[in-house]
Amino acid sequence: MRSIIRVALIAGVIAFSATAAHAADTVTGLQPASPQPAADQLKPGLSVTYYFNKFNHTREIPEWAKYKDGVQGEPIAMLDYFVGDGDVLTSGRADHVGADIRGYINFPVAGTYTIAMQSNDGVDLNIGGKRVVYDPDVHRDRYSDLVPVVIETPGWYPLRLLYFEKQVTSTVELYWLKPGGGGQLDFVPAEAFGHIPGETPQS
Ligand SMILES: [Ca+2]
Repeated sequence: MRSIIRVALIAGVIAFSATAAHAADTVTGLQPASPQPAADQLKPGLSVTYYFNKFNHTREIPEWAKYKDGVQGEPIAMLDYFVGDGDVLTSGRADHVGADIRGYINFPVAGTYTIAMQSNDGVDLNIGGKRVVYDPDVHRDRYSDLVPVVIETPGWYPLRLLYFEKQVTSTVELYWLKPGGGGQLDFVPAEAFGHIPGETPQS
């Protein structure tokens, strides 16, 4: 069932790619992690801190975090959550969840990647100090623009994703098309994510 849904969604992204009107401005100047995280420090997936509140905009998550401690969740293996009214990510809750997701993403080769998200509700994705995807308020499932992202140096880049689910259905998916890839976006795979337990990388 899930694979059928996934095919349909990827088909939707491909449909977007056929229309230049949905292409976003190219994002450049991303800074790789310096120093690069050591392989023996990195654990799979992304770290996540949850904040339980009825958010309406991603900017409210760090504001809320100034006054209320979050709850550390189980790491997120990859961003392929299309769960309807089920639990939000690894939070164990279905509604009123904010997530501050951090870690590293590995770009294996230099070149221009195409990055896109589907979200419900808001997302604010920053990589290597640059905002890549920004759809920050309450909405039903929808795709971002296709964002061309120039990577000059292969390797690990700090990633921060602010995400919240207000109520009912939730979705958070991250897609890419690698340089020279053939027309089809796919989920960013689990091996492209890592985190160092206890560390808060800045991006
Ligand atoms: Ca929702």
